[in-house]
This record gives sequence, C-alpha cells and structure tokens, in this order.
Amino acid sequence: MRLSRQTLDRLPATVERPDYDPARLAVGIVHLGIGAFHRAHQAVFTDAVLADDPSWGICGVSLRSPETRDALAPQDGLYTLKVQDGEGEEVQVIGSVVELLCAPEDPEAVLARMANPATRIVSLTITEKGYCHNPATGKLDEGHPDVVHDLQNPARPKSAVGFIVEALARRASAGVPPFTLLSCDNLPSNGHVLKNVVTRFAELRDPALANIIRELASPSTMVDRIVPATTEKDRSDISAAIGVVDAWPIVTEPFRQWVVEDDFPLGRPAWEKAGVVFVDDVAVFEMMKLRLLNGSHSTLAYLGYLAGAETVAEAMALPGMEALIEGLMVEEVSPTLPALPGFDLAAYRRALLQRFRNPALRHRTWQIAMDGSQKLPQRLLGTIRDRIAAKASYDRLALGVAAWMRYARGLDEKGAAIDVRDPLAGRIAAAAQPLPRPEEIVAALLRVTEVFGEDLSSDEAFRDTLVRTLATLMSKGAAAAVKSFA
Ligand code: CS2
Repeated sequence: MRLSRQTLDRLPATVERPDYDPARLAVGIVHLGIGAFHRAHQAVFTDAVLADDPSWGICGVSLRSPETRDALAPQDGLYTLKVQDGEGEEVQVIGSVVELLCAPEDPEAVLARMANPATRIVSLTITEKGYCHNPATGKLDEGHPDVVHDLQNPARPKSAVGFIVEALARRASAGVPPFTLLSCDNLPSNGHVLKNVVTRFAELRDPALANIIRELASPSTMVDRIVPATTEKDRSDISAAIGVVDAWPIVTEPFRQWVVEDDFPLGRPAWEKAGVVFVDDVAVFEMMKLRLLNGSHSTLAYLGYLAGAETVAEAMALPGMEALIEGLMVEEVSPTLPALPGFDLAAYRRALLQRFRNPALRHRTWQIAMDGSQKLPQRLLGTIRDRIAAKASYDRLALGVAAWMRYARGLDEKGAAIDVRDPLAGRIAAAAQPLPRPEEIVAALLRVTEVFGEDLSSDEAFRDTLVRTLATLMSKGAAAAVKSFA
C-alpha cells in the first residue's frame, strides 16, 4: 500500500500529519526545482500555515527528470519528513505539494500554471548552475546552450529563466500582474541575481517585456537546512516505520532557518507564523550563512573526500579537522562579516560545528563537492578577497580552495578517477589533469576566470599561497594536511 490521501488515516499515531484537508488546497505557488531541499524547507514552512489559507498550495516542477513526479504524483504529493539528530527523531507527513509537473515532458502545462492568475509566487531551488550566470560576475551567460535555445524557442523553454520570462510575457498580454519571484538558492543577493538574469534575457527577447520585468518583486532570501540526498535505506526504513510505502521521503536535521525580504505585491502565506523571519535586507544574514556554513561545508567536503571520509560527520572526526574548521570560521571568516547587532555569532558558530557532527545524517562529502566551480566564489573566494583587502591571512581558506583544485583535477590520492560533477568538469580536467606540478595546476585553474574573476586570477600573492598549499596537500596527503591543525 502506498502513502496517499486515502491511507493517511492508517498512519501510526506518532506520525504528525496535515492539520488541513489536502484535498481542499489550491495552487498559489509554482516551485521550480522540486528537490529534497525544497521539500525539507519551504514546503514545510508552507505546510505549517495552510490551515489558515488553503490557497497557497505548491505546484512542484522538475526542470530535468521525471523522478520526483513519478514518485510523488501517485502519493497525491504527500511525503514523509524524518527529522533526526543523535538524540531522537520525529516523523511528519507534509501535504503542501498539490501538483507535480515535469517540464521537459510538458512545458506548456508549466507555462499555463505559471501564467494562471492564481499563481502569485514563483519560487526556485534550481542550484547555482540553474541561473545560467557567470558565477564570478553574476551576469547572464548569453552563450549558455539553454539560454541560446530558449531565445530561439521561447514557447518551449528549457531553463528556469526561459520559463519565467515566457510566463511573464503571457501574463502581461493577458493583463495579469507579474508574480513575485522568490529565489531560495545559496547565492549572495539571490533575488538580485535572479532579477538580473531574467531582465537581461527579456532584453534580448523584447525590450518592452524587459521594462515590465524591471518592476517586478524579487526579494532575496537566506535559506538553511542540511538535507542529504535520500538513500534506499531511508526509503525502506521510513516505509516500514509508517506502515505504507513512501517512494521519496526526506531525511533532515532539526535546525531550519529562512530569512526573507518582505516584498510580495500579490501577497504571501503567513510564513511568519511558522518561524520565518522577515527583514528589509537579507544581505548580512546571507553572507554570514554562505561564508560560515557553506564555506566550511565545501572545505570539509574536498578535504574530507580526499582523506577518505564518506560523510561530513566522518570528515569532522578526522584528527585536526574540527580545529581547522573552527579556526577558519573564527579567525578568517568572522572578521569579514558586517556587524549584526544582537546576534550571537559565537553561538551560531558553535551550533554549526554541532550540526556538522550530527551522527544521524549521512551527508556525503561527494554530494557537497558537486558543482564546486559554481559554489567557490560565494563560499570562499569573496572571503579571501576581503582578507586580501584587509592585508590579513587566509591560510585555511586557501586550503579549502587548494583542496578543490586537487579534487576537481579528477584524480584521487591513489590516482583513481573521481566522479567530479560540475558544469566545468571537462574543461578543468583537460586543463589540470595532465599537469604533475602544483605550480602548473594552480596556474591552469586560475585561468578559469568565471570562478576566480579577473582580480584573483592575476593576484600573485594569492597564486603563491595556493601553490604552497597545494604542494603540501599533494606531497603529504589531505589527512596529514588536516592533522597539522590538531
Ligand atoms: C551544501 C548545502 O550541498 C551543499 O553544497 O553546502 O546544500 C547545505 O547543506 C545547505 O546550504 C544548508 O543550508
């Protein structure tokens, strides 16, 4: 038997379930990129306030594969959320996703849903690379194959940007006001980045449309919850625990945070009742989270992977790693953060270390290592720029970057191939793999200016620091390099 509206009544009493009738929900939000993160974060905050207003149900769109739709549509969009740490677990069924669409199969259905006047918010978790932008400059990559395709085929788009602009064009011609755009990806000023790429794309299509888009609301957000990819074991354990089959449950940690700029001309769910924090400017929160959490995460991922740690918790247990990460946060990142009056930064950092240690989450270093070329700029390189400007040291940050270079080259410490997933993987491996010497590898990778920007690409002191760090990493190995911080 499958989890569905029909079987909700059969769930054990310990399983929390929707406090509203899922059959009465209507779609008010279209979410592009219905992956695990959305389902553990925005969909959960929304689920908590639907009893007040059932018009904010979510239509979840996959831009690539039909897997999520295939798993959840037979379950009426319902799925289980298992929240766990070393101390215990809670199990809840989430009902906020009411419709599932797979864009490549039926782009027209997605556009119709986005153009529908009842859709007032279009939110996104499409990962960094989904923005088709140059990570160093934040500008639309006009040569991106999906951008080129979508400009030529506006009614059958592939990219999120293409879908958004076509849907806005249809709304404009029908006299329907634009929806609010809500980026929930780990990019600094994600609302601005999104609006910039969308506006530029519209300019290339039709300047009149670009003028309309310039006026739309695209608040920035800071999102936070650690959500590892679901495993087969999660599926079978959770299905056994709830007594019906759930084809795609989600496992996550207790911590969750969502800070949002309050700019929703067509309204929004009463998310504040679920703990969402509304602010005028999210930039400081975003910088803090991207640099402290995600910067540490990427450092843990590359060094941990190279040293043979499969999960973040295992990487944290490597001798010296905790001291390295704590030092990175305290000595090198925190001094670059603007003041946040009344905010206890030390407690935030302590909580991060504890979250990274969570033994109940099997968060693979390989998963976080993905798409490094898109992540490095906002996680480590911006911090390094600030440290250079302040004439301050950045040895631990450089170790994170050198570990990325070592990893992205595509050969592990035993010379075996690494399954590097990154839009630039081919180019990076072609440039760096044939080269044996650290100075050559660093020089080759610094030429990737969409990662390093023109400034860092040509900064000699930065280059020398990386060469020195990569040389140590290559001669001693990652485990020993980490151990030296013990
Ligand atoms: C991680 C993030 O996969 C990654 O790159 O660093 O997904 C991280 O778990 C989230 O940003 C936590 O909020």
